[in-house]
Amino acid sequence: SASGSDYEHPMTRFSFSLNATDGKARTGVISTPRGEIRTPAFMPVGTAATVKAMMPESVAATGADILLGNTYHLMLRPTAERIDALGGLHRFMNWDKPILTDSGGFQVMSLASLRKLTEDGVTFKSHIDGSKHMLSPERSMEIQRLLGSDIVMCFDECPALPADRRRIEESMRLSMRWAQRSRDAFGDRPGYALFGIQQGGLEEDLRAESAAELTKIGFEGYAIGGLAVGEGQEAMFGCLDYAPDQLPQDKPRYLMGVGKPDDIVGAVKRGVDMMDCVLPSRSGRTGQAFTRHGVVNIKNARHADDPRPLDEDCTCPACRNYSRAYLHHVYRAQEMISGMLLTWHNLHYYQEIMASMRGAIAEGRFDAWEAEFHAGRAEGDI
Ligand code: PRF
Ligand code: ZN
Repeated sequence: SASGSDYEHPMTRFSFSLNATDGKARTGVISTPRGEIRTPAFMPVGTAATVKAMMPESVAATGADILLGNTYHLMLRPTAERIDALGGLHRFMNWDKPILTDSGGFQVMSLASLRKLTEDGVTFKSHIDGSKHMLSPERSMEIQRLLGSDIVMCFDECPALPADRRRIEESMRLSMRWAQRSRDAFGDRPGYALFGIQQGGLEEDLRAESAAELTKIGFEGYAIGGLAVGEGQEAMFGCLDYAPDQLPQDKPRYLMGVGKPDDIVGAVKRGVDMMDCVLPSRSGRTGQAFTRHGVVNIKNARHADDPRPLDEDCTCPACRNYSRAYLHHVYRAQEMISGMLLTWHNLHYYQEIMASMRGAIAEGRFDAWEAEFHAGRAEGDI
């Protein structure tokens, strides 16, 4: 590309090193030319070239090492070609740390209309203006290259659950053919990484077949796709009891689109290194705060006169400088600062969980850490 190419000859290649394991839980570091990603890592979602309601420097201040961006949204608006001409996604959104981009297929299935799926790829109509578009493994690789994404995801298909085994099997095999085409189209790009995506629903043998196919092709990292699509936590954990073990030990494992704090802890316990989810940022804008004691719904009238902070132990700006009464007021008044403060708190809390898990794994006390995490947490709202 003519622009966005600050790293044509990177001194740092893409690499992953494990520092410690505790049971199946792992801690390590992914090194990239844009900086290091401490694992287990939580990636805030920056779908439309912004983590909604947050300045990029604030996102970094919460402890995030990497953001997630979306091929689907950015190809429609403002387009990958425009972002490339403006110097790439990092410069465009003023985020100089690593960016991982999802490949688009999953978002087409949940957001676009008039979708048509063939061996070649998918055609669809934009959810923004109804215009017609196409995505294929080759086009997705091109868009993610134009964006300047550091970690590129294979183009895959993710069936909604429940689905019958036949459908899961056909879809997984299509995704594996697309994984090979993604690998071929990505080419050799030192300093950048391509991650494969395991599919296969809740079928252990299909997950194993998918993992074997991906490993044979060879990727810099491996994602677990097709989970958190309506199966529930128990079924997801059942799958995570074997799925990470089917993937290479020496490469990062990324669980896509997960989740609530207890989902994340359960995934790390089972050998997952990276996760992303809209939950902390989206919930922040809808008045839900995650705390060590449980979920706080700030819109609830019982906060109206409460001078206490959201969480007395939290060091984020929302908790250090404002009362629950203030947060309740600005939420009710639909003031912009409401989404800003609650998003900051939620992202800060998620990153605290990650940092705390990394420390516990490094010191071999993950089980005790997990017991303490679950103790004193309410199931419902607090
Ligand atoms: N594939 C891709 N993106 C995803 C998923 C997937 O299976 C999921 C499933 N939770 C979230 N995002 N490409
Ligand atoms: Zn806080």
